[in-house]
Amino acid sequence: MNRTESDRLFAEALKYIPGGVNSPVRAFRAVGGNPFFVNRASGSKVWDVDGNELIDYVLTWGPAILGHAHPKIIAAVKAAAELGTSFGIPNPLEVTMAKLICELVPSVQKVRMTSSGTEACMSAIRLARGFTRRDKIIKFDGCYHGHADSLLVRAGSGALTFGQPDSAGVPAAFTSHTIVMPYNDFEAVTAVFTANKDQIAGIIVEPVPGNAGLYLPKPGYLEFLREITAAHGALLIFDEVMTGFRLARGGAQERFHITPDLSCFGKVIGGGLPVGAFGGRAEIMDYLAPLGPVYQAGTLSGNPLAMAAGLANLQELCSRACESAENPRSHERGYDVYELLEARGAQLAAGMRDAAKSAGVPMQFNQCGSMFCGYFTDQPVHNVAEAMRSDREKFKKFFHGMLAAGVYLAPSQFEAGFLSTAHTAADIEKTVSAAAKVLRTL
Ligand code: KE4
Repeated sequence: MNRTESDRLFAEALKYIPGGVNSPVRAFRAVGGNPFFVNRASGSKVWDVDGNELIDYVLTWGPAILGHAHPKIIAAVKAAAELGTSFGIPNPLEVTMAKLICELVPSVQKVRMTSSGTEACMSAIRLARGFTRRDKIIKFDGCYHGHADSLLVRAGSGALTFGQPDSAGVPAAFTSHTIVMPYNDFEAVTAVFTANKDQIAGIIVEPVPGNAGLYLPKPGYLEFLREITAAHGALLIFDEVMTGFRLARGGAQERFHITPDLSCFGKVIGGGLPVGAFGGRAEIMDYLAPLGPVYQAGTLSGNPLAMAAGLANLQELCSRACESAENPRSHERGYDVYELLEARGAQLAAGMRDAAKSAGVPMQFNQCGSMFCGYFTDQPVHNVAEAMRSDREKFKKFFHGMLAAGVYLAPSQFEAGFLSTAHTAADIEKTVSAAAKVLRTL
């Protein structure tokens, strides 16, 4: 595949941007080679600057759940931009967004917008500490909650990809109240609550961790976290930046029937524009300035363009009739977007498992709704330690083989893949057919 212009741009970028990228995971360091540059995307496809078309399973790391450049999102952003790009003064779209999030996520009685998932998670933790007057926070090995200092401890995503779960520049004192636990381990969490009686402000958890690839909560695990936090006066914080409004209209908490005390959001609620949010019980949220003693702020929080794009995304996800010509029940009005996403996820998972089996390549293909990850290992993956057993050399070869075949997967074993309502059955058939060929070369 011709990458001449991408390589020229990357050489130029390296002169002015650290590593040539504005976020490390884009740098292809985990898979080798140079990243490509994209200047156009539509539906399930992106086109690089050399004109190569790719089926995109990264979807800007989750926001493009309706596919890229959805007409309703583009129109909403254009209309909002005509009226001004930022006010720093309350605008009506902030109220509409807050109301919609509260309607879609029953555990959220009040919500505060931010401009990134990092800010949302960082703020939720500060709020939990302020509300409980306790300092310690539990996070899980391999889970990523953005790059706030106190959370860059055995984090996932890019931090894990580069084998630097702990970042330079973070003083030990800043992480001394962060307790890291293995995910899906019941005993370890019980023991740490016993050992830190009345000191734990809360647990922050990705309900379905998507930053060490993708693995699922063991049966009863999320219920266990809900019970043990309630029993100890600690808060349960669901980081739904990735899973929110994707694994169900009300997020993973709807899918798994759990009511957290606080939730963090991002990605989908911005429709591709910079956004984050955190919300929960009113009695907790009212501890936030200007009402309460926990300070939190942001110049562009509730930005009208991000609100317009996010609202267009969410309102389409709320529409009962999925307009995709490909959906298997398009003749039935009222067809649910989420049923389509489930169907696409299941189709991809079945196809990839069959392809790996036919090629005789050990692969664990984990999938939950429209999120997935294939690990090159013959053992199941339920946590980051087991994810680390995957054969990364095989992953590298698979990644590049699929890229050459016109399929863009996340450029790291420790990232989740995403599907959108724009991915057609034909896209998935092409992807599985390419995988069957590439797997046989591993
Ligand atoms: P942002 O600050 O990147 O908007 O959100 C941080 C964040 C928080 N919580 C979860 C569960 C997340 O997945 C993320 C960000 N996800 C990564 C992808 N694994 C963003 C990609 C990147 O860092 O470039």
